[in-house]
Amino acid sequence: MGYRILETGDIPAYLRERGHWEDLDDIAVREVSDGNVNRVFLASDAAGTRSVALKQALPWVRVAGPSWPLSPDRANAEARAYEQLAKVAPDEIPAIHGYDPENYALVMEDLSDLEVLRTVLNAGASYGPHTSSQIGRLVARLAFSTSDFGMPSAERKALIAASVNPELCKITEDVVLSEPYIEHEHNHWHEGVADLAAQFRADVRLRTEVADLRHVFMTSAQSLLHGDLHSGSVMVGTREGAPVVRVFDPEFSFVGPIGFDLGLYWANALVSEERARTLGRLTDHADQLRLSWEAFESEFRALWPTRVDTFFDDAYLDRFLRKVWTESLGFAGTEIIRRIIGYAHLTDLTTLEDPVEASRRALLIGRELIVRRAELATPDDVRAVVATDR
Ligand code: SR1
Ligand code: MG
Repeated sequence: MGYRILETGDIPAYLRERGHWEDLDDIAVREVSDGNVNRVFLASDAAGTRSVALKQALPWVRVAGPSWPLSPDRANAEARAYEQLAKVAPDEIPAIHGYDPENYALVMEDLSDLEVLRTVLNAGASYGPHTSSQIGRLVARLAFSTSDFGMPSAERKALIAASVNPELCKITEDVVLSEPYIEHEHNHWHEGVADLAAQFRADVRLRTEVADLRHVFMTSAQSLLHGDLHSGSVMVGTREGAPVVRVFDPEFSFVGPIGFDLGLYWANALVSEERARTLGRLTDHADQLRLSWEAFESEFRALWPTRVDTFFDDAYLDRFLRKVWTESLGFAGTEIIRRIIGYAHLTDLTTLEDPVEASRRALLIGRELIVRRAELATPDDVRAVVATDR
């Protein structure tokens, strides 16, 4: 039949055709699209005992419409990423019920009993003791298992080839790793940071450092990434009294630098901290970079003895982790900056009555993380950057 764009009214019959639903008299569907790029629908029965989510990639960026075409192939990248994640972190992703490559549609577990991490943080909740360590551990497991340490060389070359995701990588190369530093129609900002946006465009040192990170992003095939691990890609909540973390939306996945996943997570924690500071809220946000890094590092070290290539010795592990740390800081800086003066902004800041002070502080922290990343050796060093009066 070929690719067709599914509307709310098409979903019941589609789910039945695909074997995900039987009773068409007992299904209600609503669209809950929230991210920038795709459409998401939830289908449930009247008793509330059954539900599934359906995500479809459109041939354009959802929030921009047909004026920004984008191949729906990204759904293939997402399905592949879930396959890898299911091997190493099955309890931290949604259960996948099926993927339909013809319609670029994934049918998966309905996570609507959980909440998007960004939403709960914006409302004033804390991260809690588990979220960041689970994220750090998940990143370590995905990173190790798809690296040359965890995967035999030929299998890895096949993974690299299968996981190329050129259009989505190009979005990141553009909207994260270049546009905020040049004049571009995508860029916009609050007038209260216009001077900093201009300074950043004229900042030769910053531009060279961002160019370096951009080149790392383009060329460093360390491991399969989630590719867009911000706080809108994480759901949290409790089930049967236990804390639950689910990572979703890995459509930007490709084999790239591990620090890109950690950096995005850190950037969003740091921006959230600036929001909390503006609102005078006491939070645990300051701990999240350290907690996620420590969990990442200890899991990666725990997996190291299982490596498939023992030419890489323990001294090399130390060097490798240092590189990941440093690159993570740089990518965190770029993520912070693009979220304030680039294309896609964060509700953490945009919903503040006066976002200027938080935005200015975050921009300056972002710049510091980029240009001083090589000298910031520990989470405490980063804390000192964040704590500096600006
Ligand atoms: C055009 S897409 C802009 C952003 O939305 C996605 O969630 C990614 O973060 C991307 O950079
Ligand atoms: Mg997304």
